[in-house]
Formats: sequence, C-alpha cells, structure tokens
Amino acid sequence: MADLDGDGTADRVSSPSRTGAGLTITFGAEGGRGAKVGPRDLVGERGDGAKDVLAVVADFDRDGWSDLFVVATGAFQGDDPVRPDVSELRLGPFSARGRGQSDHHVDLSEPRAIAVADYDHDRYPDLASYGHEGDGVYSTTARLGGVKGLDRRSDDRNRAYTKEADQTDRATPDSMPEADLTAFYPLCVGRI
Ligand SMILES: [Ca+2]
Ligand SMILES: [Ca+2]
Repeated sequence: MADLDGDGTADRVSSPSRTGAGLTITFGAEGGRGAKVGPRDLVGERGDGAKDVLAVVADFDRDGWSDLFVVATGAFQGDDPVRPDVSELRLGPFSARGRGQSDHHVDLSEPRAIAVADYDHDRYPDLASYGHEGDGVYSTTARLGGVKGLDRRSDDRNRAYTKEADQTDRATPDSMPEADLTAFYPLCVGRI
C-alpha cells in the first residue's frame, strides 16, 4: 500500500498473477470508494487494441514514489518479434489514467509477461520481461532499476541475466524470477 498519485491518501496495488496482466490498483483504497483500474485503463490510447497489456508498480528510480511500468503488445506475427505499441516507465506519482511526472521508453522484444525482480541483489527493484526474440526463441531479460529509471535497452550488464526459455504455452516460464515483493512494497495492514 502506498500513495501512488500523490494526493495524500493510501492506494492499494494487487497483482494476483506473475505476468503483469492482473494488476489492479484501487486509488483512495482506505475509504473503499476509490477508482479501480487495471493495465488497460493505465496504458492510454496507444495501447488500445493490443493483445497483451501488462503493468507492474515499483519504485524503480528510488525516489520514494512508486512508478508504473506498462507495456502493450499486439498479436504474434511470425518469425520477427512484434514491436510493442507502448513500453514505458512512468515515474510516480502517477494518475489513475497512468500519467506520470515523466516517462521513458524501454526497449523490449515482444513482451508477453513482466514482473518485478531484484536481479543484482541490491534490494532495489528491477524489471523482468519474458518475450519473443524472433525465430521462435523466447527469453527472459532484465532491465535494471537505478536513479535514472530503468535500463533503456539491452547492455553488457543486464544481458548477463538473460535466460533463454523453451517455447511453451505457459504464461509464466520457469526462467521468470519470483521476487519476494514484500521487499519492495509496504504491506497493507488491516482491513480492505
Ligand atoms: Ca519512483
Ligand atoms: Ca536490484
């Protein structure tokens, strides 16, 4: 639980799946009257019609405000990886429509599942993305968090964490890291 939009009241994040598809944010959760939104509400119109719209929340740039990472990707098209319509880190506080203080693009290859992880064990959140690299090859790749946000693209440091996956129909492959999210989020205490 955290104040995501900066209005002084606590907002609730729940993410029942490990793929980024089921993220739900309830703004103003304490009164129970808040707006409930998911990835498709947050992505904006550039993500309309995308097959997969995924989102995760974590303080990737370490300024104390939770940030939104959202990605929208069209349907599988064959050998060449599909370029996502949206693949952005939006720095918090961010609104119920997914607008942040600023945003930057993160280069990912046909992302089909995303998760928060801590790849480099510095206790700060990083992003994991599972996707199609082309020619039927799927892999899980890392984008590390830092004061400037997330790594914009693949580089020597984050490439070391790439894991190739067998192509399967499973939404969450074994190569997807499973982080203990309580390391990054304050737990919601008490009532709903
Ligand atoms: Ca932040
Ligand atoms: Ca980290």
